[in-house]
Amino acid sequence: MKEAEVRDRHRKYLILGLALLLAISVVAYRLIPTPTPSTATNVEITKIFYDGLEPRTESDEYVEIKNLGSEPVDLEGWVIKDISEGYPSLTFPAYILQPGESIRVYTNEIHPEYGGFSFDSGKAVWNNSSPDTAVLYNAQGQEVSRKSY
Ligand SMILES: [Ca+2]
Ligand SMILES: [Ca+2]
Repeated sequence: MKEAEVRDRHRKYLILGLALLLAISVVAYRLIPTPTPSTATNVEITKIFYDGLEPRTESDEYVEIKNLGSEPVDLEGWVIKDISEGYPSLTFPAYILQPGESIRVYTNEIHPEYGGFSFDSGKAVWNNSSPDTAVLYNAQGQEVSRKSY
């Protein structure tokens, strides 16, 4: 075999090898799952009704939480808290919040149509004169949403 022929054959092997590598890369790329968009879970504090109509106790104050995502979310172990004073806080029991559904955590009232959640606080929770801040944490303790007014 001439030297030129040997070189030509080596070149063919090289091209073949590169083509094979490219094919493997394409297959591997397709096998890697694309990450699901994080918009699937999107739960937010949408409202704080801080100036209750009930005199003194303001038991009808509430903080509203809405599932703005496209997937149901189990709120078990999630926490809603007034971080301005560090209290009160409510740890949710197992509750499936459906897409588009809103729940309310009242200061000291039970409204089953909004999930029936209450801080059971004998005093007003949300300050009328200087704004408080509510924070929602998931079951892993990560902040999910924050709202002031
Ligand atoms: Ca208030
Ligand atoms: Ca407060």
